[in-house]
Amino acid sequence: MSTLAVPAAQTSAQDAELRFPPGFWWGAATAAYQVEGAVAEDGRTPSIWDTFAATPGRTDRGDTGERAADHYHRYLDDIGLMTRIGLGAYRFSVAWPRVRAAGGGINPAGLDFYERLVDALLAAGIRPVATLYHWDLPQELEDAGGWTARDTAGRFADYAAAVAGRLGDRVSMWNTLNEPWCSAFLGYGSGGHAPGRRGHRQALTAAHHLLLAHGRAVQALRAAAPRSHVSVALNAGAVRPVTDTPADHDAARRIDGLLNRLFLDPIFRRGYPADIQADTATITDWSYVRDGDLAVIGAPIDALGVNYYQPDLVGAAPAGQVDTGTPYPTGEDIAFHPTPGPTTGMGWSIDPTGLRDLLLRFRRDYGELPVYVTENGAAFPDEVGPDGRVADPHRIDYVRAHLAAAHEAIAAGVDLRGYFVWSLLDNFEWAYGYSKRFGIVHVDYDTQVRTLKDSAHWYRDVITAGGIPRR
Ligand code: IFM
Repeated sequence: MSTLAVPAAQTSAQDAELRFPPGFWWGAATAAYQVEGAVAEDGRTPSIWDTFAATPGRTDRGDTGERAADHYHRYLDDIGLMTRIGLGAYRFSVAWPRVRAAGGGINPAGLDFYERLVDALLAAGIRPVATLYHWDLPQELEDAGGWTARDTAGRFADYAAAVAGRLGDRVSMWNTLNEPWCSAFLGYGSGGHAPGRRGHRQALTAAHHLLLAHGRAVQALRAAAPRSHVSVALNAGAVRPVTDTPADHDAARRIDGLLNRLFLDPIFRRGYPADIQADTATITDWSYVRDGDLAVIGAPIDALGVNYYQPDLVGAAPAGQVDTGTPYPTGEDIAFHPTPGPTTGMGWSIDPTGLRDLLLRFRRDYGELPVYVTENGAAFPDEVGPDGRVADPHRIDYVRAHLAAAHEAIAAGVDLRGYFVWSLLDNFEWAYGYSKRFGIVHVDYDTQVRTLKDSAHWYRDVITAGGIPRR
């Protein structure tokens, strides 16, 4: 990977090499459990991630989100950092276990925190973009069945109504769910994420109930805050066959179906993909999909959020090779291949063409909806140097290349309205704990000292220029 010098001088709009449309939202994202800490304060109840992380062997080094980046206490300082970077939008998630009171009902102190956060963002001229579910299901609801229980979708709508009732007049855009594929297939399928349950039928059931929760939350948001701008953030991917053989093409069709179409089709076409229903008929009869559900799930939304990191290169597994740990229902006979080329600190391939292709594919298959890149970024093993600087040229290269790919999609007609780098802060990377650093701001977890990485300074120049500055 090449290195890149950080431009020292402020740039202006004239200096942009690739200019983005006026009004484009330049943002950064975080999620509650990954940054907030303060897990037992102001009436917050345990979530499935508290339980999962406290279970030996579930996270790297036994890391938990107990303290994380202490954003709950330091949010004002963090908004100060956002101002220094020049962010126009901040995507955060609301922690359901802060807002839901123990035993049910609403905990006003939980809503108070998000109201303080939103008001402080607005005072700083930064748009608040709120995600209602970024994986932190209240443990009490998991104990009642979690996402395999239909009732959880109803409880989610109650929670959405309470949050929208308090903040609906001030939040610029809502994401109902973040990456429901992960919640369903990692949480209930492979068990690599909380709540750590393993079973492909229950994963498909959870996926449907998450989609139903999305639909019911859309209703609740529209009722409580009629002018709400509503979206959902999906970890959709560009799925490519490793060779041109029919078997590898079929593997790509199946993974695309389970990763992308299983979520996009009900939301935008009011139906589940028939091929995926047929593929999974051996493990489920889909009887959890009830009359009327698809109309609820398919109610119009205002935008689509895309979280993109890497493409997937797949093929038929060699005879006799069975992936017993796959999160994909019926995907035991499918192999995932490394994409040739550079990778990030997660081992994920760096291929911005996947983002361009994905954005073009949405437009082709699902229509002219406004789209936001709600997450994109990379982990690298960053350190504060002796001069106090955090040099992260690979992250700058990654973001630059993905912005260029997004720009290509805009030039081809995609209505892309914003980009949120993942992440504002180094944070708790789920099962990887604190071993992976995605932030454009470095966090020293012992002292909680924040240091803007070179990528944060570079991103400030992007924002100032309204596009990618000349090198
Ligand atoms: O950290 C996660 C985030 O919570 C969801 N999207 C992917 C990121 C990187 O793994």
